[in-house]
Amino acid sequence: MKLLGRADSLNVRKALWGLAELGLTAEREDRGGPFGGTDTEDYLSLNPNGLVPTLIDGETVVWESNTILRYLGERSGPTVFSGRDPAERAAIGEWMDWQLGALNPPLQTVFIQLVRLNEDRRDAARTAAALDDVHKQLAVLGRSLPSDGPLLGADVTAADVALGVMLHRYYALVAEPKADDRVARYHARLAGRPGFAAHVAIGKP
Ligand SMILES: N[C@@H](CCC(=O)N[C@@H](CS)C(=O)NCC(=O)O)C(=O)O
Repeated sequence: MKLLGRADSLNVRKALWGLAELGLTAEREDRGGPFGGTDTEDYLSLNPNGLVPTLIDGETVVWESNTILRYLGERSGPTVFSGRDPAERAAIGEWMDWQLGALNPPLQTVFIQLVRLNEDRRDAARTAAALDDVHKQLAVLGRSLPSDGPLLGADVTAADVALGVMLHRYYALVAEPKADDRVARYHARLAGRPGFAAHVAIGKP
């Protein structure tokens, strides 16, 4: 398999961690950010968004990092990682959709404000409102987590990978985290995975 995307993109990190959890490997090629190469006709024919990551597996091309995770989990038969039956797949899918639709948008705003924009272009009120929303969303996660142990009973699923990269970003960005203890323990548990250490916690939010 080939994974197109720069190693410091959070969504590429997500795919790399997923590969590691499943014991799979893919040859990674830099695309995006300073490497460019995402606005060519060739790349757009693989991923019409011109974003990273893109996974190529023989004749199969997959974009959207959460779909890449599900694809990797299902590629060699049903796995705990992506769910073995409709009920497990639904439980995993709920959190993956929630990551993309509810948690990522406000966290992305905080990231852009604090990391991407120069200080003179930052909007403190916008950052505060987005952070408030992040905390509302993390409260949803907090009350859904067991007091200790995995989110869905399994060691690691695609949902943990999707949520884990978000928690990495949150704890890396926010000087005084206000997420509840269950969320902090969940983050610590995921941060102990070798794939997280190798691909996600690379010194960038
Ligand atoms: N929903 C998409 C988002 C992909 C995305 O926004 N990728 C960013 C990097 S994390 C990107 O391609 N940015 C432009 C670039 O790196 O050139 C996914 O999860 O794969």
